[in-house]
Amino acid sequence: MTRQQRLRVELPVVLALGSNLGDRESTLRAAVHAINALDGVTVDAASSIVQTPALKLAGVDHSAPAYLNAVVLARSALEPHALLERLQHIEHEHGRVRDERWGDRTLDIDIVTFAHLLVDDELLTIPHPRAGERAFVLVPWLQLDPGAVVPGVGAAAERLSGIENDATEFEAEPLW
Ligand code: PH2
Ligand code: MG
Ligand code: MG
Repeated sequence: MTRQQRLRVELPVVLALGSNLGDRESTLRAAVHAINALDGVTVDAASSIVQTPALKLAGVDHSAPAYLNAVVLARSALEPHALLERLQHIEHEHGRVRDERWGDRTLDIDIVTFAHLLVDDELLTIPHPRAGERAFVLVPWLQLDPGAVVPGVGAAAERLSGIENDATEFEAEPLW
């Protein structure tokens, strides 16, 4: 009898997606499917799409193209850095170029939380250090999980009540 040798443990992850260049909606849609197609990653749910003004290093920039943002709940059997590497590959396939910090981009996929793991090295910080300050992360995340908590930071709903909510609903077919 052949037995499977490996326990396949999956941990829940929260991913934040954003796009403000190109066909933003198609890109987000393709990205969710590409995430689910990764070996070791399964998408469980996706939020609706919200539209948000571009946040730049100097503050909100209404002259820059607006973002479409969404949050995806998934399970990962890949460890955090392996997941990051695959997500960056998906960004790259969608024409992501990295030049200006917080510059306009076709696709950004950030790991917001990875179970209750805390990671902080030169490549990766989990939980995402600014997630609790961003309506473009909190609003779609709370849709999927009203009890969402940023580990070490607090309840997402409470964080959102302390910041300006500049996210508006974007009419689109469900992403997932
Ligand atoms: N992502 C950034 C910088 N600014 N602004 C919005 N509205 N949405 C984003 O996803 C976003 C941003 C860096 O990743
Ligand atoms: Mg980002
Ligand atoms: Mg990123």
